[in-house]
Amino acid sequence: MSTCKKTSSLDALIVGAGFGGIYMLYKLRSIGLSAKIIDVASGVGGTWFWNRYPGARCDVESMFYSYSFDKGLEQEWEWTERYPAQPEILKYINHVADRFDLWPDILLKTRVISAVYCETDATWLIATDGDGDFSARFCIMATGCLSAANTPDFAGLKNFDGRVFHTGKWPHSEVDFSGHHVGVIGTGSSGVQIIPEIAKQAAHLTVFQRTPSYVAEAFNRPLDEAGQMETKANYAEIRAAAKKTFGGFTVVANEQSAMSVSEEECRNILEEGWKAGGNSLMTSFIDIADNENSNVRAQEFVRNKIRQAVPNAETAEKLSPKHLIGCKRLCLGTNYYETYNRENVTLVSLGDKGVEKFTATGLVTEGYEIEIDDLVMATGFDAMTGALSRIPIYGRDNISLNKAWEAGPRTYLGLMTHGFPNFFTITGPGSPSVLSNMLPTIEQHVEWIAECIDYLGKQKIMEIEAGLQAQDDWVAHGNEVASKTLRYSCSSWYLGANVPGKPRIFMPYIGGMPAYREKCAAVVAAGYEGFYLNG
Ligand code: N01
Repeated sequence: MSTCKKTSSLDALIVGAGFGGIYMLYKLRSIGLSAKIIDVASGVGGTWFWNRYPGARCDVESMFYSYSFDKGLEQEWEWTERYPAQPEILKYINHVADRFDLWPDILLKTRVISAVYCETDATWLIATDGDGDFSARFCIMATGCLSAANTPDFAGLKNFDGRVFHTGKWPHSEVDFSGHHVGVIGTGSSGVQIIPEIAKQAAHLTVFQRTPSYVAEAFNRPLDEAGQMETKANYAEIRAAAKKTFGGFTVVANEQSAMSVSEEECRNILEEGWKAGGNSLMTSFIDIADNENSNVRAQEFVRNKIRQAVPNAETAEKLSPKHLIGCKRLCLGTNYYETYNRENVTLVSLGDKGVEKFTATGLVTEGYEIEIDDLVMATGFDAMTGALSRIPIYGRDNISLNKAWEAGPRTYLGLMTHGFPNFFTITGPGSPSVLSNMLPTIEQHVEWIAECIDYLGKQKIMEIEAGLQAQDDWVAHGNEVASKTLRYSCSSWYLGANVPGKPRIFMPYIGGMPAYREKCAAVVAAGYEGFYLNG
């Protein structure tokens, strides 16, 4: 596989122009290294570039879904809403690229078609479908955790005559659903956001639901100037406090157990959490995610909210999840449940056979055909590994990453994989990533990688590689921590359960950001303990 042919040479090649790649480029440049980003998209933004469906919005508050590495940037940027809509996030990341003059080192509309490690001179050879290939000492994958769309292989879909969309690959031009009968498959975070928007426009919307989701009302609102100024004045303290919480979020969990209070008091506290909006529901008590009885109380609270929002008892029952709350990611919505009160919306629960097949005019489920003009798949992502597995990546001795991860991803700290020297993954599997606020988490990884590369240069070390024992221990530790949590019990994308044939491994590290940060710092302090440093 490896030809070791010399091509355009860099210190580092970064794959992906999302939040991880953009900061990585800035950081490497700031320590005097040459680096380039390659991305197949025609713009920066990563997952936010592709997920431009109506209603797309982040479920982390805008003031904290933002970089902290530059005080000027932090102070000058004005967010308009509590939760940022996709166009505003894209505007922000374009601003960052402008502000730090990053564009000359960003190569867009270019796909990486392979990455191969050349052992003879310790470099990565990165082939592209564009004009040039690259060689770089370090290959850094900033390919994102939720970026490879999951498109189920529905029988007969190619026979369907209507338009087909996927929320994760939404067209750039406006899609008009007026007068159309639209079908949406999928009721996770993306479905929950797009369903109310399509319902406002389409003649009729049929939602095909396999598993109902717990949806907390987001209570999104415009940000007022005074509040924004106050946050900006205290940014450093607020961000420092957030770093001490499990997921790096600004909301601190109530230390009480939901079982330590009466049922009535429990409901009152959950109500306060609900009214605070978004994820505050889950932090109403310390143990909703860990104690089954506490979890049941929170489940019943949301099911009551559904009954209140949807007077039709049959529809309310269909919308009511039965699994543990927080086991799959909690969805945030705006008038999601109320959407099912509209006359132009029908909810279809998919039976055991799911979507049986597509015809030219619609789809068949439970033996009946339902006619639709347009299909929207809100079917999620091949999460955490999908973007990497789609690129042929070969490490030492021509081992492919897909082979090394055959039984599920194996990394040391989510940063490196044994057999793949000088190859880093930003927020890779085995790191807290999707269980945390991605922006500070990305910053922690980028800063760790940049410090490591700087150290190798100063010490004249050619290669760094995850040690096999350290990796095995980290994977075992990750599995052990995960197996003690309630999250293991449902078929979520965290476990790879949404993609047929994918190994069921709990992919993110669930030990919390504070413990993870500490571990990463301790490894460095001990001279990159667990890593092999060669040459
Ligand atoms: O994807 P999902 P998503 N037949 O995997 C269904 C982030 N995000 O794009 O639950 C029928 O959650 C599937 O059913 P089931 C966020 O982290 C954030 O919505 O597997 N149905 C499910 O209902 C989120 O968790 C934001 O039974 C099929 C849906 O499709 C993550 O991205 C916004 C099916 C997929 O839900 C993923 O969210 C959007 C099939 N063959 C996304 N295959 C915000 O910041 C799948 N489904 C707010």
